[in-house]
Amino acid sequence: MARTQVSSSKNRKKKVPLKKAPSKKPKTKKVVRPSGKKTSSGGKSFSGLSLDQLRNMHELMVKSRVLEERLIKIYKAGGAFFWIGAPGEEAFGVPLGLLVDKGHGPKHDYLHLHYRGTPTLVAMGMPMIDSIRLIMNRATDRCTGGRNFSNHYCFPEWNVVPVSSPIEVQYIMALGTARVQKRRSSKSLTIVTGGDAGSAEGDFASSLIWASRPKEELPMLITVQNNRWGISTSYDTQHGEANVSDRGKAFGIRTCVINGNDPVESYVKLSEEMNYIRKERKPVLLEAQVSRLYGHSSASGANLVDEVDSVRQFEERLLKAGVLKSQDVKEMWKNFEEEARLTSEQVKDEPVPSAESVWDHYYTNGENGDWRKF
Ligand SMILES: Cc1ncc(C[n+]2csc(CCOP(=O)(O)OP(=O)(O)O)c2C)c(N)n1
Ligand SMILES: [Mg+2]
Repeated sequence: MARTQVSSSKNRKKKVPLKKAPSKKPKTKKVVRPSGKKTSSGGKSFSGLSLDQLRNMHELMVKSRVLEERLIKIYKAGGAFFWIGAPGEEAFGVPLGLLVDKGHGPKHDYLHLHYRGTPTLVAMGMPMIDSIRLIMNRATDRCTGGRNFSNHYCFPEWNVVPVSSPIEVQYIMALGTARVQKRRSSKSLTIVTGGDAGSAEGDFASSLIWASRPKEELPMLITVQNNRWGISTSYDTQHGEANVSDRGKAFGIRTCVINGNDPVESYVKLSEEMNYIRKERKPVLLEAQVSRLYGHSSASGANLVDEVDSVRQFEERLLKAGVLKSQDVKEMWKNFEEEARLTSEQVKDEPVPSAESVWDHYYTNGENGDWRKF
């Protein structure tokens, strides 16, 4: 199976050409068995991922969790009007971010994320301060100038298009970038993410139809992060289909269901599916089963709920296997917590947007008003 290698250095994926796992005699690459023994390639538990990859994923998952928990604290202390985010989706979002071909323009991947994209962006290298400025509505917020709420990111330089509050519209908008990529690139793809409940909307069905037209198939990774809730409506009361991803089968779309609480499975499967899309220029509908660890949003209280905690679960696995040392892990949490706390203190003193700036970046008469100039 082909894989992308990840460097352990600061939140960055190193683009090493994909290597095949050795079929006979393994070379010196270290992988780890649960016993804690370091062995050559072939260890099953971590699917051949290197020590650096495992540690890097864990570090990014912790960073993302600490950041989200800080956002919740900011909201609860009255420092923000609203919180929504992604604690519980780190084991899916981080591997996704690591596998993105990051850059600007159709030769790189596009991301049409929903409001649970923090882990993906942390893995792509987003600093904590960007997220904190956004939730605190500061003029310094480079995504929206302090005009939108948490997790509504926008990073044009990384092809991260603005997150929309009306859910599911991203599945339609993503067709546009995928279509351009079909024409202009031989390897880049469009990623579109969303939730299970939102898949009931027509935009989702339209996306599947347009992504799969014969001979016009689009290079899209269409994901559904299934946490089995749409605010307070249970999945079990709404879905006749066993899996949301089954709906892709009617359109001849390749489908996949993964345990999105397992970062190793997520990484390996995402890597396989993304390689397929890059090569075949056809869509994949991938469903990741994930936890919703702090409920829907601040609207439902933002309190910890009793579901699988993928960060702690992965951490325990790595500790048990000897990949991590407990002292280092404690330090890591502490350092990220300190970073998040100090950053929120800094942002607190930054200005809020001025009243006049409400007219900035409007479509009509603004710099975005003429699509021919894009
Ligand atoms: C078009 C539209 N309809 C309804 C809403 C209100 N709303 C916000 S989030 C949400 C639930 C979405 O659930 P799901 O798609 O499963 O995503 P999750 O929040 O569980 O990740 C709803 C109904 C909205 N924002 N936009
Ligand atoms: Mg849901």
